[in-house]
Amino acid sequence: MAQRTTLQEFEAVFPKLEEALLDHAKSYKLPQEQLDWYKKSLNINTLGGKCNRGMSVPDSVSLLLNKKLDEDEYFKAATLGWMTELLQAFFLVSDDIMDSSITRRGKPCWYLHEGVGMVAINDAFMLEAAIYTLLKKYFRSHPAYVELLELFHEVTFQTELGQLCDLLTAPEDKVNLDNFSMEKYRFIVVYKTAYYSFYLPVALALHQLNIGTPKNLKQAEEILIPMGEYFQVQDDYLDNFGLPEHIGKIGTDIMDNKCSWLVNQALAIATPEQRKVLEENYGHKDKTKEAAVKKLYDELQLEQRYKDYEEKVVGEIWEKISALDESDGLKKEVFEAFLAKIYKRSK
Ligand code: GPP
Ligand code: MG
Ligand code: MG
Ligand code: MG
Repeated sequence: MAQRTTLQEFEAVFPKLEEALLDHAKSYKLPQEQLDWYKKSLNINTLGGKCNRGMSVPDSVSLLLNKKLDEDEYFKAATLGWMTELLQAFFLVSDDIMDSSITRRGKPCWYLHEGVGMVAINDAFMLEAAIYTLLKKYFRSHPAYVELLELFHEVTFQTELGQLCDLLTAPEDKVNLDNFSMEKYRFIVVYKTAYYSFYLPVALALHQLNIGTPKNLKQAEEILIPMGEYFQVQDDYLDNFGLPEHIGKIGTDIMDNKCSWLVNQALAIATPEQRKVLEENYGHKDKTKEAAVKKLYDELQLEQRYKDYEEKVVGEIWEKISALDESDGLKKEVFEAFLAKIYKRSK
């Protein structure tokens, strides 16, 4: 019988990985002050999240093997999981600078910490480098080492493509609602979120077990990319309708002029007068203007529209899961478990 990991078990692996990373830095004779800084950055930016992505690796491996993992299997899977969390840490530290965000996981964003500022950019690079340090240390002789390396590189690039489109579609104080479309939206979210958050953990689990065949990877991608799209729609919905106490961050999408799911939905149903409200108020760093957009979102009943979307898309994903071909070692449960983790989430 497969067994789901707990956050506690998963977090218990981190100190060993942290030690490996610090030892690696020490091998270059990095001075103590900088070593302490690296340690602090690793701790603050990698720990403290929900670890949904990271824990999905051991969960998927356990479901694929249909058993409780032994110590070595669990350690390997959790290490791959922590590598996805390091990738996420690298992205979030950078993204918060680019989005002028204020809080993350209920605390100030790393670049806003006392004395950090733009050193955060270098810290982000070092978080990314940590992935490859761990990969080399623990997977150098794994038969899928090259596949694992290439997977991290490709998914990183895909995320950067999505981020590029996200940023260029949201120029500061240059609002042009014609820039937005659901087609562009889909590109942004599939690349900036779905690949690294959904496809990556399952692809890692498949490679750990040496069943990352083209057919299995393709099938996984066909389910996980729509799931990731749904996840980012939730993120956009929560940016406006979620409670900062729940989501651990303060929404910035309206002021940041983002090509969000909500603004695309609003544009699809707005009357000419309502569109004018958006034209005058969207995308300015001004609380009163932001409030006018929020009021319009309520008038347009976007909350209900989101709930209808959620039921529809979850139904479609369930259908894809039922049609899965399990003959090469994939299991429906891997996808069901992932979907259950995010369905109707409020954080
Ligand atoms: C989430 O978008 C996307 C990322 C965290 C990927 C960033 C990619 C880089 C290459 C840096 P978001 O801005 O909506 O997330 P949040 O709402 O959590 O700030
Ligand atoms: Mg952001
Ligand atoms: Mg962003
Ligand atoms: Mg967001």
